[in-house]
Amino acid sequence: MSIELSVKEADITTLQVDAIVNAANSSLLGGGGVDGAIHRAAGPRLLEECRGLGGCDVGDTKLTLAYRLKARFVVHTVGPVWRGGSEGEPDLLASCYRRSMAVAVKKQVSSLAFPCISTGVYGYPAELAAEVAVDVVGSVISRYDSLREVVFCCFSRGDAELYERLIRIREI
Ligand code: AR6
Repeated sequence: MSIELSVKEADITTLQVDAIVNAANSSLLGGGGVDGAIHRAAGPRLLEECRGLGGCDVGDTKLTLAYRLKARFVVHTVGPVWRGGSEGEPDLLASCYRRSMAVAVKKQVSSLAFPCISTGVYGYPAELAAEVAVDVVGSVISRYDSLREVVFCCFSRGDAELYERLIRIREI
């Protein structure tokens, strides 16, 4: 079964997919960037559900409903803060992508959208992060039968071009 990898330049809260991934912090109690946008668009019940989850480790995920969003679920994941690259950041970021897909598949999600995790406030260089994202998603997608579409949702043209180029180079 073939899976579609696509790149969109968009606000992730507007996407019509089964699940969106949130680049959260370990409290899971909201913040700025894409996290703030998701909480605003989903409404206060998302925060209520998050309060009961006991936080989330870096590299791990927690799943909630998506309330007012078009998606059915939000997969909250906590990316690493960039500290120069030698403190396990690539493995932790890879784990965010891997576990997000695994947890989504458990809920029979068929389309999943990722933001550029860790590349805003957490300072992970966009190009290095995109390489991790494309490598991980590209290497595991064939394992997941129910997953038909993975969207890399970029908030700038520059990020979208990075992903388009990497996907072309890797011939995924
Ligand atoms: N749709 C898609 N992408 C977005 C949106 C949006 N609506 N808004 C921002 N981005 P960031 P991080 C992009 O800072 O680096 C929060 O306060 C943004 O341009 O949201 O993982 C959390 O609570 C960038 O490319 O997440 C944490 O404390 C990407 O999303 C902390 O920030 C990630 O930027 C997490 O930092």
